[in-house]
Amino acid sequence: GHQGAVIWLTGLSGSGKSTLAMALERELFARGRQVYVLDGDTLRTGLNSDLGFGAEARAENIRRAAEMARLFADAGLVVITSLISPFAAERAKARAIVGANFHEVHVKADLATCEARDPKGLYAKARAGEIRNFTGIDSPYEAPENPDLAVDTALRSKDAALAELVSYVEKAISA
Ligand code: GGZ
Repeated sequence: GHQGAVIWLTGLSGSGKSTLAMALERELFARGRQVYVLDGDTLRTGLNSDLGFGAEARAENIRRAAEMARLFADAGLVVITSLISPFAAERAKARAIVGANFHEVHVKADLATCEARDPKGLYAKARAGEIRNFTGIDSPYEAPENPDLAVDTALRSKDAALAELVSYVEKAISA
């Protein structure tokens, strides 16, 4: 049977993580894989509804997502996680929890691009002081220094970014 894996997407709000996660899910499903998307925004409505956006809460958010991803991967699924996961130390812990089948993917778009997209109007609210601790505004994003893959969504089209991601993942999970 197929081996499980965790494709860990990290990037700013509005960088395109969720869009890429859903598109990748569709592609892998079409190739006969069992896939599951763990989206930070969705988890925060259920399992992680007790968590806010302080550093400690984000760390716990990442830890729970990593433990869940590991369980699904153990069951043979390809898990795609879509969380900002802004802290390098917490991403390293996630990798340690999951083990060898962990793949860190930086969904890369500069702050100005993400802020211009502002699909949910959250950057505007953060600028207005209506949301505190917003990543990129008044809470840090530590970009990965050595990601397994970096996908640029500011310079590349969505289709090109997806193609790059699919190609990486296909190789990674068939190795
Ligand atoms: C960052 C926030 C915040 C703050 C609400 N900072 O782009 P979205 O809207 O749909 O997804 C973001 C989501 C971030 O949750 P994560 O679980 O991915 O974050 S972390 O990994 O850092 O724990 C954003 C929305 O929640 N959101 N307030 N203050 N993003």
